[in-house]
Amino acid sequence: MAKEKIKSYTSDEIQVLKGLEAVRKRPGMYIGSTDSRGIHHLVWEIMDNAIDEVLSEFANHVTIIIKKGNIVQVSDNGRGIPITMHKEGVPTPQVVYSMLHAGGKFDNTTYKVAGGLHGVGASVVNALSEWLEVEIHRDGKCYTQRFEDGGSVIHKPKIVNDPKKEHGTTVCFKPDPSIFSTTYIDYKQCVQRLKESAFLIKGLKGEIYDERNGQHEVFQYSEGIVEYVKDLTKTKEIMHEPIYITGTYNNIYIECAFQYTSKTYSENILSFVNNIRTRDGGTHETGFRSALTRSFNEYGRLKKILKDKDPNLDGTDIRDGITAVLSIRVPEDILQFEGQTKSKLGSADAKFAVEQIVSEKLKFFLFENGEIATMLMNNALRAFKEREAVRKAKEQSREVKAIKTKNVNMNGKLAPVQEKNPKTNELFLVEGDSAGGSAKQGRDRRFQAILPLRGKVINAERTRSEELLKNEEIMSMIYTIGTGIGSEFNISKCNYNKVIIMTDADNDGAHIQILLLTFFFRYMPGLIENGHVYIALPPLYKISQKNEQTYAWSDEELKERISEIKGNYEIQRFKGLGEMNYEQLWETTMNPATRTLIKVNIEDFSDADNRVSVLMGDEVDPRREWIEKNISFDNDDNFDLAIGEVGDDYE
Ligand code: 28G
Repeated sequence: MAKEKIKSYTSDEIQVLKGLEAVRKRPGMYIGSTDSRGIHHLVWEIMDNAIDEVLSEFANHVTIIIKKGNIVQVSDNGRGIPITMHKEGVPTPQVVYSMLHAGGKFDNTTYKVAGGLHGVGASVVNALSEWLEVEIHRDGKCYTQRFEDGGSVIHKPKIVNDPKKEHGTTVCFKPDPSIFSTTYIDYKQCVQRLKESAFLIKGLKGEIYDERNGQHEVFQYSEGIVEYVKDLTKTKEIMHEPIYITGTYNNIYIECAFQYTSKTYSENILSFVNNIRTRDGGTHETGFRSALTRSFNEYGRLKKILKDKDPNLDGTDIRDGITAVLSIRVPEDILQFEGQTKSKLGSADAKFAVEQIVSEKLKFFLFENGEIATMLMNNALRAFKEREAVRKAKEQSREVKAIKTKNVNMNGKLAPVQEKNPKTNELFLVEGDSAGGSAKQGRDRRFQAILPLRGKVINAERTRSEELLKNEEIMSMIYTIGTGIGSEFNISKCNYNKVIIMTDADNDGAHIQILLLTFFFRYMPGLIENGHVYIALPPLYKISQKNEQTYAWSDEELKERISEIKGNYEIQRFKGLGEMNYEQLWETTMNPATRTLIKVNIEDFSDADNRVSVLMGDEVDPRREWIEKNISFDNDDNFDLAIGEVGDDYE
């Protein structure tokens, strides 16, 4: 008997280790990737567990500490993971941190965080960590258990001295550098996540420390998503205070807050289910939209703002200028996610519940607040009229436009590529005709196209789309890139693997970069999201010695280069692309083998939206700050992989 028991326990243990080993063999299957994104997945995984304990109303305080050496510690003041034996003598913490998927199963909670991209369990974090230690405060005692090298048990939970009488769970781990290409933990991303949770859960106090540099922030919002909406509109011109609606229907708890802004003509709806962002919307968003449409139309009819002969207002008109946060809690048993990234809610009941609660309470609000109601009705009517005008104008100018677009090309504006290969082709958007000329001469015409941009690029944030589409530079970009814009955007029609913005390395150049990025952000966000937008970095200095030349991209680099040189040399400072001849331009800025490209990467669009507004406003400093914060300075030029088949013999 005894022998048999030992044997079965051992094979269980082997099973467990095999499971963790599988995670280490194919980390991508569990956390998506092993780059910076993957490393942050580990943090979200642990954070979600803490947030779960908050959602279950046993905790109200979550603390994140980023320690030196990119070690992460997360604590909550919840019940503490039970230390009782789970089965066959395995203590519960060990189940949570060693058994695949064990961490995700929480019993007795009505609402739980459900993984969209994540939710793979704490054991995955353990598997991908050099070490992980969990500290549990429970029943007036403190226990710790430690794992190393991807989950091997160093010791069972043991009681340690605990002067405090609190309860809760603390997890500390060090992501394994042999698995990740970078182990750098980004404070800003952690802040974003924690702040979002604090907005969504009114009672939550979120605290974060960065021990690498002493940064520290605390987030606590007694008004919850109302403050979230205010945060999203803080740079805009608001028309009224946020409207807040809440209620429960069939066990689905609904909360939404929204506010209209003038001079912003798009809609910005952020939706969440059980604290998880649903980027692709779903049934709850559909319910919200139809409630808005229904309520405003019914209000308009009853108040005779809409006459009997008038058609109903369209949903898009009613949402013109809206910023909304919709947050619902759905019981686990009817929770369903859809889509490839599981970021779309599928639960049918959610549509009905949201529509029911929001339309009932919104109608009530509109009747109680006549002034706001009239203002918002007029806003929708204005949007309706403008949309009608645009439709008519479009119909008339469709043919004209087609010819115009063709003309842009026939004028020889675009220097097209020879080989039509969207997987390797590159489009350079170049500031000014003269630099455009050098670029056309210097390029490798087999895969590099040049589109010179004349004059000032139009500000897409401050221009309505019908105006924007009259702009020749914008039209030729849209036409050349091929994806279309807005709702018609289709990444599979993209003609280029890289769209590279090439400007002078001065303030004007930076401004043009921002204007172009603003356009992409507003009209082709998918181009950025899919990693196709880049910024070329021309050098600042040329150092010549006899017949040899080197270049420097910064003052530090210049000093370094000079220190390496023996004998006489000459320094030239490039003020613009135009000062380089085409050979220099090719060598320093365009040749994939020697250039430096910056990949444009906007991690979170809800916040980026705000920042684009700041950016295109009247202040100058936030602009530079934005570039520094939002552009990842990885040299992300994967040219070698992409162009392998072309060979070395350039013409
Ligand atoms: C600090 C960083 C991340 C957590 C809890 C609390 C409980 C728990 C966690 O239980 C194990 C298996 C199935 C029930 C549950 C405590 C019930 C009663 C918990 C965290 C137990 C999971 N008392 N807090 N896990 N289940 N915080 N923070 O991970 O049977 S994980």
